[in-house]
Amino acid sequence: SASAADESEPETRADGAAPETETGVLAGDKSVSVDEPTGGLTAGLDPVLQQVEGTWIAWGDGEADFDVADERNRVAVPPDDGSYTLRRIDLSEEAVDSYYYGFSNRVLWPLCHGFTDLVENRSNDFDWYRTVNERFAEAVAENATADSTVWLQDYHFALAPRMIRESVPQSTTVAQFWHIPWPTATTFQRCPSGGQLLEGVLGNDLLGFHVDRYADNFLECVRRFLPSATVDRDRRIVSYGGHTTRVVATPMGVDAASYDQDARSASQTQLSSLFEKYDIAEDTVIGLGVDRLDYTKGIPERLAAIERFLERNPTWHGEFTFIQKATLSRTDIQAYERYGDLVRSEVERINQRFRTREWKPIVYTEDYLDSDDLCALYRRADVMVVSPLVDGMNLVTQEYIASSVDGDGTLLLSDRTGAHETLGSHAITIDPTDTDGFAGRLEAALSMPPHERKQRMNTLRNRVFDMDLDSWMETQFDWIRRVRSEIGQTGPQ
Ligand code: ADQ
Repeated sequence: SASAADESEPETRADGAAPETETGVLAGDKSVSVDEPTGGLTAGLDPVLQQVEGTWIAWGDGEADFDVADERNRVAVPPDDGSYTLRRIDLSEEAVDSYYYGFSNRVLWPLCHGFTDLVENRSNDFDWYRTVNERFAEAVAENATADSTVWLQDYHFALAPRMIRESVPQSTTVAQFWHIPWPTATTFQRCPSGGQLLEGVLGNDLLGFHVDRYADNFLECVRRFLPSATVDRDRRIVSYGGHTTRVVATPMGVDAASYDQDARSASQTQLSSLFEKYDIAEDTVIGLGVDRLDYTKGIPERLAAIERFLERNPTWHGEFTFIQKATLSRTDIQAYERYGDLVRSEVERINQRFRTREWKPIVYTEDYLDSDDLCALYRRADVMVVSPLVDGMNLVTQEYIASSVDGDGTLLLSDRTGAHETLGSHAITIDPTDTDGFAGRLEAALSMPPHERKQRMNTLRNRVFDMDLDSWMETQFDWIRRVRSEIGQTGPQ
């Protein structure tokens, strides 16, 4: 497996893992210690890699200044019995700035989410993107054998699959999961070096997206921009340059059982101390938003709907508080800095407008919340608001559902998320940009009869437990086995 960085700042990792504190990968004396992964995909991959005794190749912290051959860049995990190897690729500050904060997050992220006006293609960023993809591909080639499976994660590696394909044995299986949307052809047309990216991902034997729409967009882009490729849309198979790629839609899940368990063990004292910290009265009706501070997440639109709701419903003043938990992310990029400023000033303005001595409508925090606090909040929230303008999947939605162990929470879900395609029929659907409609849905959620709330939540919970992280991993590996046997049957191409 190869992976790039987490999506949030080091102190608040987006996969929900605890921050690396006293036992970081690199201890002060330059010996190596290892943290257990505690959340998200990391936690899903760890047991799989232990079982198959594989190699996990990831971007190191760049502080170590180890060269590639340094043994400290090959760490046995777990440290005592070394089931698998963690192979770190150290990137210089310039590489991180150009590859990660550059082409990955100033070009591919906005483009794949349709924010073409935010695309910033700085000179050298694509060259660095290629160089870093090459470094990962070389590391993969050093480790892959004829029966290895290589599994790449996300948009940070659009070029690596072809590089890998060309340097590993024919029978090695190369797969990738693309965690964000694939844009329409009209949008993708504006992607710098788009043709190279398509050729790159078509080095995979298997390419996974969350939902059908992204898979179909991808196939349409290949048809339009790589005319020599053969695209079988029904079977979702592409042949290009003598190589075949199968494209699948497999929506990712969360470790539902562990959210359920954490929510059940959340104590009243824990919740009370959070409410005390945020100055919220115990019996307040709670709305909740949990997001990385990212311009795709629709936070200002959500605030506008809350403002409209407060204008129209004076009886809810003093009774309803919206908690917005935001996690700082990619702050080196100006668009993120501006977005953070906008969100903070809107919160301030709305609070000034409606607050009383005892109450304010919005509690905004950028604090790190450990998973116990997060689950306690999810469980307590009466209404969860997930309102991205675009989102590949949105795992927060599933985390909320899995943590709603009392079965009485209500979910407002944007119809522009991957999550809506799998869960939308039992949530309350919102168009995040329709302020009036959104405010109306919030009113409807708050006045929904308890039996309807329970019924909807019950169905949502069944779905989220069915599609959990384990089941997603199994589906990935089932597909990998299937393409592997297909490669075996057709022989070298
Ligand atoms: P993200 O854009 O990061 O992921 P999301 O799927 O919601 O979006 O995942 C965020 C994760 O960060 C969640 O697990 C959440 O609990 C965690 N988190 C956020 N704030 C936190 C906090 N303060 N404390 C602790 N944990 C916090 C990208 C895509 C998504 C896709 C995922 C997975 O953009 O669309 O669902 O990858 O494929």
